Amino acid sequence: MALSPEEIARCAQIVDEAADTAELIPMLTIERPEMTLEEAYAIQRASMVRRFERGERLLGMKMGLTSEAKMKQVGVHEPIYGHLTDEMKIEDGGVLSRARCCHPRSEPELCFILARDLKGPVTPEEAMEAVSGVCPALEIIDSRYKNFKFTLEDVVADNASSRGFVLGPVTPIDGVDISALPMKLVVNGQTVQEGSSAAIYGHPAKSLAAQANMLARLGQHLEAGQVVMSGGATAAVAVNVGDEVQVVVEGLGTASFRVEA
Ligand code: OOG
Ligand code: MG
Repeated sequence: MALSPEEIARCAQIVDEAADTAELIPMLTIERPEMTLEEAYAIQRASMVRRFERGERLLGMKMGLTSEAKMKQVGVHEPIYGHLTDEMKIEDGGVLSRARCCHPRSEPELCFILARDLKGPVTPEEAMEAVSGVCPALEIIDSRYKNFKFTLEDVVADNASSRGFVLGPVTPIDGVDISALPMKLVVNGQTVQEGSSAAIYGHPAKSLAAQANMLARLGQHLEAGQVVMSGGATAAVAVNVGDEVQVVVEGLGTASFRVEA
């Protein structure tokens, strides 16, 4: 480890305060070019501990950069993960407060609901055995870095840009083939992105397995009742005050939020 424990804690404070106050920061790696991926995840975890100490609860995890469209959009070509807390959850049809964001974007996703603990290493098929249901979902990402520009290590330290998530109605997993569901992102009635669940890691189950397997390397696992966002199927789109944002997944339904000041 090149960064000292004090420096990890300092970086966690920087990203946590930036997210809390919605103030943009320079990339952490500008001053710390030696930061490793392991250290970036250590910063992410330390920033979550700060949230838990303020009373936030962990609801699940999010995979990111699992589709070509997303990797291309941000120029980082490796899947990553982040944590989801109750503070980030927006009810279906609810409100995103623009004042709490730096430069929010939204993206269409599928989200898994876990009925059982899920411990890696697992194959995608094994991972799906822990799943009870799947729902259409929207993620709101809001990188705390200037110009939404970052390296792999920076975005990992910044909890994979997560700001919020919205979950639609849950469909039991047994009743649905999620391999290639048409998905679209609709803003103010206009389709702004279109794709397929097949774009998510080739199959969303692979994203779930990757999440379990990355946690397993740290001796951690997913727990029954947690949710796992599988990653954006398309590029993300900037959202503004007054926007009505909706995801439509064929066969699963819709979820939405609106942006207020
Ligand atoms: C990083 C987070 C990526 C996804 O679904 O691909 C992500 C970013 O784009 O800022 O959440
Ligand atoms: Mg996402």
